[in-house]
This record gives sequence, C-alpha cells and structure tokens, in this order.
Amino acid sequence: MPTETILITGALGQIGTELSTHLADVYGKQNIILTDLRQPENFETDLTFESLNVMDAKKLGILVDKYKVTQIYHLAAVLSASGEQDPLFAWQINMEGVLNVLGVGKEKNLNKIYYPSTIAVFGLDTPKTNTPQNTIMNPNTVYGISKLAGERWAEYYFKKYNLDVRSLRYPGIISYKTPPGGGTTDYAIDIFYHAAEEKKYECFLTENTQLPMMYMPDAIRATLELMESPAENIKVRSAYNLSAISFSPKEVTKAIQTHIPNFKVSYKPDFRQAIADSWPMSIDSSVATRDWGWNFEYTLEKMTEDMLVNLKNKVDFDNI
Ligand code: AKB
Repeated sequence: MPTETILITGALGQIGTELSTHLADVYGKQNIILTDLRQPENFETDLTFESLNVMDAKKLGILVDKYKVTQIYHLAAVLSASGEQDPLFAWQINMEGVLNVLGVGKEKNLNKIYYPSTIAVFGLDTPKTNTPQNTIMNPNTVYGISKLAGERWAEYYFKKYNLDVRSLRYPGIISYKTPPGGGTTDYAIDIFYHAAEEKKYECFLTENTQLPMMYMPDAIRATLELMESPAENIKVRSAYNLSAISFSPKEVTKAIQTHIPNFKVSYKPDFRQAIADSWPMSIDSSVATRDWGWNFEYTLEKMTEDMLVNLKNKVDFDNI
C-alpha cells in the first residue's frame, strides 16, 4: 500500500477517538495527524496532535503542507441538538468547515477526503421506514440542512474538480469509549451508562421513538471499507445511506433488562423529541451493499452485551 498521511479534524470526538486508532493500525502511527479545537486533556495518545479550528483555512493548509498530508477525514461538526441552541454558529462551523476542507483538498491535490453525513439530512416529508437512498429530503434542523448542503458540495467537488470525496449517512452511533456531544441519538449511549452505574434513567425521548442506530465497530468498519474501495466502485458521491439496527428506548431498555433486571427507565421528552420525530425509523442501505459490500454485524442483543461488559469494566476501573 502506498504511504498515506491522514489528517483528522474533530479527532477528539466520539468517532474521531476510535477511528484514529484504527487508521493508525492500518497506515502507521507516524502517518496520522490528529486535530481538534480542544486540547487532548484526558486523552492519552502517542499520535501527533495539532490544535485546529476548522474555520481557519490558512492553518489547515499550513498543516497539510507541514505533514505532507494526502487524505483528510473531516469529522468536526456541531450535531443536531447543540445546533438548535445556536443555529447560526452551527451553520458557520459546519459549512465553513467542509468548504475549507474541500478547498484545501482541491488546492493541494489530496488523494481522498472523508466527510461524514447523517440520517439528519432527512425530514418530515421523507418516507419513514426503509428510507431509500434517493428520496425527498427536506431536513428541518440546522445540522441536517448543513450536512445536506455539505453532501451536495462533496458531489460538486468530485464532478467539477475530480476530488475523491466519500461520505456515509451515519445513524446514531453507540459506543463506550468516548461520550458523544450534542446529538439527539445520545440517549442510546446515556441509557447504557446509567444502567451500568445507577440502574435507573430518565429518557428525553418517548418510549416508542424508533431510530436507526449502529454500534461503533460497525461504523468504523463501514468507514474503512468505503475509503478503501476502488474509486470506480463508489457510484454515490453525495453520501451513502448506511444502516444496521433500529430500536426505540423501550426496546433497548428490554435488551438491557435481560442483563440488569432491576433497571428502570422513566420518560420526560424535551425539545429533542421533535428532532427525532422528523427522522426516519429505518434506512435502506442496499446501494452501499451493492457498490462496496456493506453488511452490519452487531444486532441489538450483541451490542447490548458488549456495551455492558465494557462499561462494567470501565465503571469498576473508574471507582478504583
Ligand atoms: C445526532 O443525533 O445529532 C447524531 C446524528 C444522528 O447524526 N448522532
């Protein structure tokens, strides 16, 4: 494999912390450059770290030159729930960020760009179940609007400048290593932490709110498989629908209760309910399967068991 040097934006976030270790395994530690607005305080890493605000195109260009970067994974973004607290700021970060990355990618002739999209690009007019790859979108959160605009820009840069940009519409991602920040699907992670620590949880979505979800190992594998596929197989240059499991708070509670029978959940929906209600309940990712062989591995039961085992170890360790 030819040497690639990969710069990751938002590298200290939920996906960045895990993706970076996998990329380091594949491409070598010396070839991974982590960047984030925050400093890596409690994050132990032997990878190179540089502080970067994604709105600073000049510094991004300087880092690309300094490390002879050949690929960028642009993970920095403001998510759905946080975005609604300060919509113009979210728009600025999300749009300037992706435009800066695409601009630098074109200017420096980079080999590949990864740009995550989301199920938030769909809206109330979208078919709710088994949502097709191409359908009516009409997102109504600033996060969804900005990600849909980013998808269009990704395809534009590919068609107009031949920049190899690839993207996935992630569902809610569940993991135990790094907490997420500011998403609507975050309840599906909080619920596991509360089950492991306190045996009770107050959920901010109603019990029957069904949403598409995925366990982190599947999300990482999907990202690497997409990025490693031959360019001619990548027929979708906006973003691929990506699906695994779909569940409601009630269903994940039931799965947790098979391990922790006295776990109790109460419901107090807040502003995030309207966001969740505007999203699909399940996603059709058959186009991803056709083009680059996507298949998920983790069912709700398999994920629940793995989450609880790992969180128990983490809670025990934190209490030492
Ligand atoms: C969010 O809830 O905002 C994210 C997402 C579905 O993209 N997890």
